[in-house]
Amino acid sequence: MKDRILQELKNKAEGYVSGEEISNQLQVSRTAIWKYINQLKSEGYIIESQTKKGYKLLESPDSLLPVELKSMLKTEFLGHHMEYLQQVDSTNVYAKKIAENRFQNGTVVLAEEQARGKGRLGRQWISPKGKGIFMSLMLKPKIAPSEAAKITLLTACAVSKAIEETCGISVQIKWPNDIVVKGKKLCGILTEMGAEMDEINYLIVGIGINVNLEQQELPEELWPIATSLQIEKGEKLDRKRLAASVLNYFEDYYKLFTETGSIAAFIKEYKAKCVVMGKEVKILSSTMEMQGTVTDISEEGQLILELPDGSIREIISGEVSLRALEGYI
Ligand code: BT5
Repeated sequence: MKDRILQELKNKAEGYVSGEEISNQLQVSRTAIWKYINQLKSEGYIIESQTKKGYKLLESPDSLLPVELKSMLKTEFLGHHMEYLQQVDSTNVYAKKIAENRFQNGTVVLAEEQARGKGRLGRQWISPKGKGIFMSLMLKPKIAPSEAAKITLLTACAVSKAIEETCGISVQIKWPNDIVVKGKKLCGILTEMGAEMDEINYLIVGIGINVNLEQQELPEELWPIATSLQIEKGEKLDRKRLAASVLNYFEDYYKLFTETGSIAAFIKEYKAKCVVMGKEVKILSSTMEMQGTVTDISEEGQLILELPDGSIREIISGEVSLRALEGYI
């Protein structure tokens, strides 16, 4: 009911909504409305009440509350069910627990803060309260498990598009899962799945974006390699609008991929943004290390590497790290 009252206030952003109007519309008593309005105020909404005119929403809090995001979604299924948490160890771990049972395809888990945000290969993702977007998208795509890596690539395209459109900042992609600005990391993507031999039970796409972080909120060792939208833009940005835009773009790209079985439609865009194209890089995994020049990214999402002896290797994104010979990219 609280969300519906909030929606009524949002529908009339320019004016006042009287208690009577809400009461008739939602079949709820005036006293109950007053209680819900007080709850909203305690959550950070600034609502003006005037005896004769009614209520007017002046300001919404800087939070990722589902009711805020949902009003900006244009999706058919993504984010229709959301789990919103003030704090969690990791949204991916939380999503995995849900996924072990039945879950609604397109569920989105969002948190204001992660105590143990996860990167790839057991690494950590720094996730300070209220400063970033930490979310996991829960999907059940009808694709072979071997195709899942492509979803990381399409996610990078969707997030890049959303950042450029809502924040007006040009970004690049560092294959396979980082979004960078001027050579510094702004966003990481962690795709995890539970699968049988030929069927995916669940796929979890974890997205972490540094939105309003200040440099001091990152550990000092990351200062040379990490940044945030606020640092780059010099102003605070609207997390809600960005998160909704990521979901809108993601669903478009995801549908295109699952319907055609191919990422051909956006691999060109990915390559154009890919900061390692043509660069000499080092590929590291737990079992090997190799150096070469990136010549292409295939339609399968693999990195095409030319080794010093002229031979060509195709690198699958899964369990490898990529380093430039100097610096982070
Ligand atoms: C990633 O791993 O970049 C994937 C990060 C995914 C985070 C999201 S948040 C929502 C969801 N829930 C989770 O628990 N995780 C996902 P990787 O490529 O391994 O990069 C990790 C490395 O990035 C670390 O070792 C640091 O060097 C660096 N790093 C850590 N936190 C950072 C931050 N906030 N900003 C920029 N760089 C960071």
